[in-house]
Amino acid sequence: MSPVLVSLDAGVLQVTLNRPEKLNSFNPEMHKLLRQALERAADEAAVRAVLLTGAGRAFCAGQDLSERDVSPGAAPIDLSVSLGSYYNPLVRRVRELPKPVVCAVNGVAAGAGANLALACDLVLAARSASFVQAFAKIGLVPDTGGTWFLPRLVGAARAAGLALLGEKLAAEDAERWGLIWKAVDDGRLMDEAASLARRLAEGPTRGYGLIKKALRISSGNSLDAQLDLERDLQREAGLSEDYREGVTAFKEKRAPRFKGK
Ligand code: LHQ
Repeated sequence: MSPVLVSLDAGVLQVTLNRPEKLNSFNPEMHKLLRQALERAADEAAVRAVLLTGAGRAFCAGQDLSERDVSPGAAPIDLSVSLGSYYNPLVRRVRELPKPVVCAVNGVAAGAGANLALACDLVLAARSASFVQAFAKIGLVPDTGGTWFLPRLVGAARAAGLALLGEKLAAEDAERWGLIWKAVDDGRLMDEAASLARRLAEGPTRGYGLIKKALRISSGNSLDAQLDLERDLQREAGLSEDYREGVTAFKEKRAPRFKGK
């Protein structure tokens, strides 16, 4: 079986991490196939939203720790190589993808797996799922954007607790803390996530891409700079076919039929 399953239906590219026997932890092959799927999502006009999830009982347990030789006498490992080649480009790809990415966290999300989920635009989690900043437990620093996402999503105090203690945070607490969009009953997770992704796939794709851009850039901007950015992005949004359709549908009191253009 391929370590990443990909299928396209009704504008939604579903991408499933598929190494369930290893809790969908990352090895180079899974990285490669996930990147390919995200490049396809970026390039193909027929893809208008992405739904990311995991097979089996976990979402993703981060790096596959069984692949590293840390025995006494083994050569020291330079982990920056792995971040530079795999994890950092992955986070950038998700954040800069001009289409919405829904993450359905079906089980435990640990280490880089937790932070991959946080990089997505809308995160739904099964009530039995949990988020673990496992890094400190093995002497590492949260990576895959964790030290950037956590303080912004939950504030400095909770970010420090999560990063230093590496304890499991249950999905409902993650929702209450503002770490994720929503916790849902286990049996409803995939239906709810798929219907959210389908709804986004029927939306104004160009506008969504511009919203993602505005939110992404806002964290480094002054209000002044952000106002200028909103002016420029709104110009672009206002030139889209979907803007015309949105206003026309509003005036005609009917549902809009967006084409993503
Ligand atoms: C695993 C893993 C795993 C292999 C569970 N690998 N087998 C980036 C750059 C370069 C290098 C370093 O890292 C990074 C980014 C990172 O992601 S660092 C953080 C790596 N991840 C972790 O430290 C998480 C380690 N796993 C856990 O803490 C727990 O397994 C979690 C909380 C994920 C799940 O706990 P449980 O539900 O209690 O399951 P378990 O611990 O019993 O695990 C089940 C099996 O899965 C077990 O194997 P076994 O043969 O005994 O059944 C684990 O060894 C295996 N597994 N995570 N990352």
